[in-house]
Amino acid sequence: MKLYHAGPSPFARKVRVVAAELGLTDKIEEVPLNPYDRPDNLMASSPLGKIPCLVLDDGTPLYDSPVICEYLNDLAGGSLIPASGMERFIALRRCALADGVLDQAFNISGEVNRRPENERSPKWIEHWRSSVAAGIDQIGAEIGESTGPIDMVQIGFGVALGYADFRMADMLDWRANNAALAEWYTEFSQRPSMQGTRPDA
Ligand SMILES: N[C@@H](CCC(=O)N[C@@H](CS)C(=O)NCC(=O)O)C(=O)O
Repeated sequence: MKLYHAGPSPFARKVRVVAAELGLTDKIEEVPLNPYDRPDNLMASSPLGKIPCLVLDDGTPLYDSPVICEYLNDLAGGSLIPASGMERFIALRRCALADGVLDQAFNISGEVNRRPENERSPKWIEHWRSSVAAGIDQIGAEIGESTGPIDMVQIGFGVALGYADFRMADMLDWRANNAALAEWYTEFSQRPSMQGTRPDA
């Protein structure tokens, strides 16, 4: 399998952490690229030109990151997310919360890193910033129910917090309101899967 990705992409990081935690890293050839260059190999498999995109050995492409994570979990026997029942939907909701934090933080990154300064909107940056802050506070409220053996929810939460630190350290001190979450993240971020996929490495 080939994984089109980029080091700073939090969505791709989530997939790489899932692969590492499931022991699948050796089965995946990581192909780094810049999606904003619209490279031919990515565009041939992903019409939207987004990463991550996983291309199976028979050429079947899979996207986006929640789909790829489900696929890898299934391939490895399904230990990272409950298979059915309300437990599954609570876990999926928590994964969506983490992905929503990533979406809003990613909007800020686009505004700050890909737009000329005179075209940036402080109003929208604040809109997305407050959304990330509220999302992380909710993660803080739910973290107590999300510890235990590593799972998809913890990976989503950990990657979302890592991305907030990476892109928003100067505008969001999420640790101030979330001492227990900060303690959890300090330990979680030491996992080899997280250390091996640091966006700033
Ligand atoms: N919902 C998607 C989001 C993927 C995404 O937005 N990826 C960004 C990089 S982090 C991208 O490829 N952007 C390229 C573009 O928008 O042209 C997922 O979870 O995979």
